[in-house]
Amino acid sequence: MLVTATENYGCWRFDRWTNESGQTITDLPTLTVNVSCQAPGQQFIRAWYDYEGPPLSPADFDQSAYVDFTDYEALTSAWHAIPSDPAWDSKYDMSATPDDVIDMGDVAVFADNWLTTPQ
Ligand SMILES: [Ca+2]
Ligand SMILES: [Ca+2]
Repeated sequence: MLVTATENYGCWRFDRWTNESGQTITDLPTLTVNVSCQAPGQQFIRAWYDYEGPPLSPADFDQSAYVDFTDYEALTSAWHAIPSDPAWDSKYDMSATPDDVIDMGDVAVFADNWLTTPQ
């Protein structure tokens, strides 16, 4: 997500999502992006967003409301991982019956969710 805003802190609400060509891809979900600093003059800036909308896809690992290559990269980073591996995360074990390994069963579920947004 690319956000362009003035150099002020505050809150921006996004109700319309577009692709790179500017075409609307969905009216939902709504994200509220918040930016704040601890005190005037400090360099620490905190930004976060609040999601308001239907449930996200289980394949939307970064919770961007869109299943894309970023999520695919995350899945491949755990390829063939098992629970004892540092790369393991149970969120990637998406097969109908979780089997404690990230493999083609999980890729198949990911493919079913490819390019989806919450409905
Ligand atoms: Ca995503
Ligand atoms: Ca699996």
